[in-house]
Amino acid sequence: MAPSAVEVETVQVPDIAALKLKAAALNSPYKELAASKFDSDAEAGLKGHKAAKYPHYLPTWDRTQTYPPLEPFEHVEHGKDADTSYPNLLPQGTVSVTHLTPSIGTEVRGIQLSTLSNAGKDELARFVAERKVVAFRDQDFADLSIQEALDFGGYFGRHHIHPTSGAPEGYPEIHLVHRGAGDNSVDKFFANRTSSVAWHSDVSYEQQPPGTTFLYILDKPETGGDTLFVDAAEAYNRLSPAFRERLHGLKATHSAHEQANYSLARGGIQRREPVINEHPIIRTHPATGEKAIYVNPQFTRDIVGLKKEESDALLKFLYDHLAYGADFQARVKWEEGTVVVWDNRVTQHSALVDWKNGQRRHLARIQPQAERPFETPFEG
Ligand SMILES: O=C(O)CCC(=O)C(=O)O
Ligand SMILES: [Fe+2]
Repeated sequence: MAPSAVEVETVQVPDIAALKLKAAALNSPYKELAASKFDSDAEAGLKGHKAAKYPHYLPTWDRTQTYPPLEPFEHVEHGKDADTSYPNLLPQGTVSVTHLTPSIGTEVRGIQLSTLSNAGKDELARFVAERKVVAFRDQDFADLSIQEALDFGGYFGRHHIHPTSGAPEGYPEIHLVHRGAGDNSVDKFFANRTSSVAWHSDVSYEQQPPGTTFLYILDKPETGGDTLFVDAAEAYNRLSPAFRERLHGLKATHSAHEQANYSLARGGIQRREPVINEHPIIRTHPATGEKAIYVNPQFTRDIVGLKKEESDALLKFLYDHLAYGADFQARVKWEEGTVVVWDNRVTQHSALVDWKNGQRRHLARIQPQAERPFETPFEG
């Protein structure tokens, strides 16, 4: 999988020219061929790389899975109900908690997410909203059945079904990130691009985009493939009061069309008709009350009511501010057994495609949807 101009996901950028040739030979549209998006021999361990550890999590793209538009639903924010002394999530004496930076990122060892009571899950939602991204080490999450993992994630909201990404057979609620063993397409990518960084908040085009999000590692390269996160609430706080005040009341459009087109152009799927939604540029978190910048270069298109040059300039400023703010970012290193939980409402993230030895990288994401973004008035 090479990083894309849109959200990094499992579309593996097959060699389009080769696919077209193959399709012409078979007299079928090349897009029908693109389902074989990894080398099954390599995934089985027959080509010099180790076998996929979780083959039941390998991506499939089911063209028969199409869905009607998402219906609005009432989101229950469990983070609001949490005991913020975290007695269930972070019991004293048994759990080690290391903050990666002052504003964003924490590493936790010594608690098994899969055993949390509902009170513990409420605490999890709140702790993640406060810390923005938390890496839980030594988890058994990947070894649960896929249904058990989904049941756990479903506590936090309605499962989002991604419009284009690969999923384990029969489980479209799981979004897979997979770069197959022996896949060296990254070389082609870097022939034309200087960096794989692509900041985004996941599927911000939805009317009710996801909140508490789970990403767990299945297979990883020896080194590389870390994930970067930025604290969009701290990014808001760093702005001058005058500038913050001006941003309040503005809305931006977020579009799913480009991601859908990208998928179709590469022979991928489209599970739902693409949507465009407007969201406030500054949104408020329902549990913490924090305000955060909510525009991202992957899905945001323009600021409503501004002229194109004005909108482009303001969005570029906000994207640069988030991207250059290394003093409110965290870099999460994956270890075997890590589950990373982030709050997609107050963070952005980027995959880093920096390993070039053809080692497999395979992760699964469970992403419950949350409330429709709302804003609360500017406070000086
Ligand atoms: O591969 C990664 O590190 C992150 C991919 C991503 O953007 C996601 O899972 O939402
Ligand atoms: Fe993402």
